[in-house]
Amino acid sequence: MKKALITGITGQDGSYLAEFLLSKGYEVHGLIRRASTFNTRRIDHIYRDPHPNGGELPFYLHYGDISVPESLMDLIYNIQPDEIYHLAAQSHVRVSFDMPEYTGNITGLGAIRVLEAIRKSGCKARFYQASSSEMFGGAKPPQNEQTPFEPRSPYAAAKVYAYWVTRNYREGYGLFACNGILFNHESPRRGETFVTRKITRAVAAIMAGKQRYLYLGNLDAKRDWGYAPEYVEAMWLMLQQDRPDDYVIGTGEAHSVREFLDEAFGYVGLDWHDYVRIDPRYFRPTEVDFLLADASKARRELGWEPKVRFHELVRIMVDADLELMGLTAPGEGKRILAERFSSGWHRWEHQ
Ligand code: NDP
Ligand code: GDR
Repeated sequence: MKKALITGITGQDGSYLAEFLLSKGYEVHGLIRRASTFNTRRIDHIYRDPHPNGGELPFYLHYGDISVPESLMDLIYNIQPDEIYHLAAQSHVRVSFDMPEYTGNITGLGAIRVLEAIRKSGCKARFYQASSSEMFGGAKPPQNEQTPFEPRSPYAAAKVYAYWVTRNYREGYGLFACNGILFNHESPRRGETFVTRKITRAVAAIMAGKQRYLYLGNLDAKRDWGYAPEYVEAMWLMLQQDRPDDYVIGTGEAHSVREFLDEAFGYVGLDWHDYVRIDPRYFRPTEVDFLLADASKARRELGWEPKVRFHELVRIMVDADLELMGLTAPGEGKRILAERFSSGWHRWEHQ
C-alpha cells in the first residue's frame, strides 16, 4: 500500500485529493492545524473514528503547521510517505495584499520547509508543489510552461519563490519534485470568498429570499476556470511519470467574471444587473487581467484532458448551493456529473 502525505488537506483540493488517493488504495495522511472551531467539514465524510469498530479507511490526520519546521520533519520521518502533496498555503490573492509578510512565510517559505524536511529526513518521497497560474500575472495569454512569470501580488510572488525552490531541489539534490501550474479550479467545495463560489452562494441566497445584493469588485478579469476534482487527478499523474517535470493544467477556455454572472444568474432565470453592486474594497492594487491555459504538454505527456466545461461547472456549483440552501435545483449540474463520472470516486452527496 502506497502512503501519501497531504498538506492543506482541509482545503478544497486537499479534500478531493484525499478521496481520490483513498480510491486508488493509498494510505492517506494529512496535516491539519488546530483551530478553535472544526475545520474538517470537507473531509468529515471520509474521516472515521479510529477507536475499535470506528476506523475503516486508512486515513490519518496529524496536527502541525506549515510555519513550524520540526513538526514537518517529525511527520515525514515517521510516516516515510511515498508521495507528498504540498497544498497548504494562504491562498487568497486579495488577502495577500493585507497580509504580505504572512503570505510570504506560509505560501513561499512553507514549500522550502517541506523540501528541507524531505532532504534532511532522508525520505525518498516524490514531491508535488501547488504552483499557480497567478505566477504568470501580467504575461500575455495563452500561458504555458515557457511563459515568463510576471507576478502581480504578494501571493503570486510567494508562489514564484516556491516554484523555483522546487526546481532547485530537483536539480540540486535529485528530488523527484514537480510543479503543477494549475489555473483556477472550482467546485461546490470552493472557499466561500473566491469569486465563483461567492456568486453561486449568492444566487442560492437570493432565490431563498435571504440576500438582496451581491457586492463584487472587478468584473472584467478573465480566468480559465475548471472543475477541481479533475485537477487533483492531474497532480497524481505528475508524480506517476518516469521523470519529474512541471506542467500547466487548465481548460484552454477563458471567461470574465461578468460572463460567470450571466451563466449563474441566467441558469435560475434572474438578471444579475438587478442584484450586483460594485464595492471598491474588492479591487486589488494590481490586478491580473487575463489568464488562459495552454495545457498541451499535460495533454501530450500525462494524457490529461478536462471533461467539465465552463457552463457545466457553473451549473454544478449553482445546483449544489441551491440544495445546500434547502431549495430544489434545476438539476442540470447534477445530471452532468452523473453522466460524466458514473464510475467516479466522488459523489454528488459529498459535494
Ligand atoms: P484552500 O484555501 O481551500 O486550502 C488551503 C489549505 O491550506 C487549507 O487546508 C488550510 O488549512 C491550509 N493551510 C493554510 N495555512 C496553513 C498553515 N499555516 N499550516 C498548515 N496548513 C495551512 O486552497 P485550495 O484547496 O483551493 O488550493 C490548494 C493549493 O493550490 C493552495 O496552495 C493554492 O494556493 C494552490 N492553487 C489553487 C488553485 C485553485 O484554483 N484552487 C489554483 C492554483 C494553485 P485550514 O483549513 O486550517 O485553513
Ligand atoms: P484568483 O481567484 O485571484 O484568480 O485566485 P478569485 O476568485 O479570488 O478572483 C478571481 C477574479 O475575480 C475578481 N473579483 C473578485 N474576487 C473575489 N475573491 N471577490 C470578489 O468580490 C471579486 N470581484 C471580482 C478578482 O479581482 C479576480 O480578478 C485563485 C486562488 O485560488 C489562488 O489560490 C490560485 O492560485 C488562483 O486562483 C489560480
